[in-house]
Amino acid sequence: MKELIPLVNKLQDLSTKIGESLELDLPQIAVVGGQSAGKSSVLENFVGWDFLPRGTGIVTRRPLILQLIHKRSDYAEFSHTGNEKFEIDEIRDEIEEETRRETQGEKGISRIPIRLRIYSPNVLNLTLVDLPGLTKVPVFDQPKDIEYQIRGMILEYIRKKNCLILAVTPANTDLANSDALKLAKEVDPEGIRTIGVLTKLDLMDEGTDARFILENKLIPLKRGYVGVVNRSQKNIDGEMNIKDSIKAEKAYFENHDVYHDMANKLGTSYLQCILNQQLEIHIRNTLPDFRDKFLMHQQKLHDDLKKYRKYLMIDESSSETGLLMQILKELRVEFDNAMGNFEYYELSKTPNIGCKIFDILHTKFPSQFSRITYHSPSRAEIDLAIKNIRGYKVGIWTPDIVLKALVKKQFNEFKLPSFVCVDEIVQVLCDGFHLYTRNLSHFPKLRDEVCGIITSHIKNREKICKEVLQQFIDIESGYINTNNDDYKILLNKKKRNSHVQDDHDKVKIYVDTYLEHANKTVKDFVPKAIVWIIIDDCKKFIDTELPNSILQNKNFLSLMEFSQDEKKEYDEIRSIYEACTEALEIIGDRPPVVESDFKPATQIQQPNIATTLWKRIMIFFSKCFLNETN
Ligand SMILES: Nc1nc2c(ncn2[C@@H]2O[C@H](COP(=O)(O)OP(=O)(O)OP(=O)(O)O)[C@@H](O)[C@H]2O)c(=O)[nH]1
Ligand SMILES: [Mg+2]
Repeated sequence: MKELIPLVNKLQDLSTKIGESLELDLPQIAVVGGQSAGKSSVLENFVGWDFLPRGTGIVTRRPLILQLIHKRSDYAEFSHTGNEKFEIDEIRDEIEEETRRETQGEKGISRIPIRLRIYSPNVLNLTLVDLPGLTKVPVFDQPKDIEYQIRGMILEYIRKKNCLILAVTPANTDLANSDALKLAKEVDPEGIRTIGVLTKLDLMDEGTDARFILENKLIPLKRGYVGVVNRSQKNIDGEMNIKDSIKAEKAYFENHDVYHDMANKLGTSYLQCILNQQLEIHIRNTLPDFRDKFLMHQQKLHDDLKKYRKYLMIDESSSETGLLMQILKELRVEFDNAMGNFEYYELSKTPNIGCKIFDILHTKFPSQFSRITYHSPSRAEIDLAIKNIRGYKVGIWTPDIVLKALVKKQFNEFKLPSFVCVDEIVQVLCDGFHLYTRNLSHFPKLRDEVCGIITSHIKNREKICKEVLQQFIDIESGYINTNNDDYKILLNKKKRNSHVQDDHDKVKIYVDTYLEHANKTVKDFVPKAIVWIIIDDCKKFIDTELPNSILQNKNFLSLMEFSQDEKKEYDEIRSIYEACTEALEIIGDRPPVVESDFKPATQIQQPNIATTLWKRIMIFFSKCFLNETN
């Protein structure tokens, strides 16, 4: 387990950093065998702590479900004692106490398990089950059916498909009578998840040995047998610790006449190694799912980082000027897209700037313009105007000057809706630029500067535009062109449709028609002026004047400083990305095992159908190739 812990710990740490939970769901390991076979001793040696009750007679009388949980701190908890925390050396006493609480007399058993959780940084998330040993004859006040009760209890645990069975048989008994093997065969007839463990090799009669069994020749098991020598009762009474016990076991095998040449395949360390292999196979089979998860996560992080990287000038050849040009180019592209771009059309839920501008120029403005109410001159006003112009002179024709005087008065009405239109366009543009400079959020100072420059430029253009519109209105009103073809057509149409009686009626038609004609001219001109003076100019401005004015700023380098908040964010994303990459490297080194779980560690691998087929195809092609070259 020791070798796997760093790997799983590392992956677990990385996954916490990445924010993806790594539930490895490792198999359970249960020990089965006859009474006093050495089950608890085997389990204890596997974990490497002294914590289980061991001894002669019936010792384990309730199932013990031991959950090892990987955590930074070291402590133990029983489910029957709530949040109370236990040290490792207090566990054995509590198990004995709790066994007594639920069982009757000194030898009674109970199927109610004791649940123990051990938290440690040095364990894998794994569940181990210590079970009472099988007995045949009831002793003291044990029930008559004790054998069946214990059998049922054991089967309950080892029946589960994810349970790895350590079938413990003492070497000083006949293997053919092994209760452990018999029970294991019942639930795992193919022996996929059963490992034979032969204990008490040291207690065999002099002149006898278990070599034949250990070589898997007597009763073959798919996964074979591992022989161990645990602490004897004398060792336990003498308080020999696990380390010394494992050392003694190693020396025992290495110096043994019969076992010394197979010592590396015997003992607690070898059993640990085999269980590790099983766990690693299981972990490796679980990892591909995590690889997929990590890969997706890594891709997303990679995209996020890419957005930052181009602004961070990580590349040595990049310069602030180059970066600025790139940023402004992006701003221009954003602006173009926002104004309507047939090439890069992206579905959006809200109308873009171009759409808003169109709405103002072609819906709002014309409707406001059409609503201009002219003050149509009254009969008295017209009469007075005619009289004032003629003065004391007598005349037959009404002079044009009357018409011009009356029309001119009305031209002021054109100004307000035209200026409102300009204001609205300016507002949309300023808001839009504010929005489209969000790409500059990496450079807060630059963003403020760009926004400031663009806004003041737009305001400047607004002023120019209004002046031009004012001039246009003045020009229109300054020279009343009654010789205009459109006007004449309109006038004739009106004349035909109305009944003119005197000079007054005539002047009224001339005035109204001219105002209608002028309205059309101004309405047509205003959008053209706005587009030319403000909107189109903005594009040119971003391309030429904007970069120049930023480059000439004496604080240019400070403008190009990357946002500290964003830098922090970038560093965080990068560290998660690196964690992801590391996790993927670890997983990548451990490809999944294609065959089923619980595969014997010592079994020679048979090629699967796919491999065989592939080899045959390769042989076929190489033969073809050889034939051709010959
Ligand atoms: N000499 C020797 N004694 C052993 C060995 N394994 C276990 N024992 C002793 O056998 C006795 C039973 O050991 P346990 O580990 O309690 O056996 P168990 O199978 O858990 O017993 P129950 O829980 O009662 O079924 C103890 O006195 C151990 O010291 C061994 O390999 N060699
Ligand atoms: Mg026991």
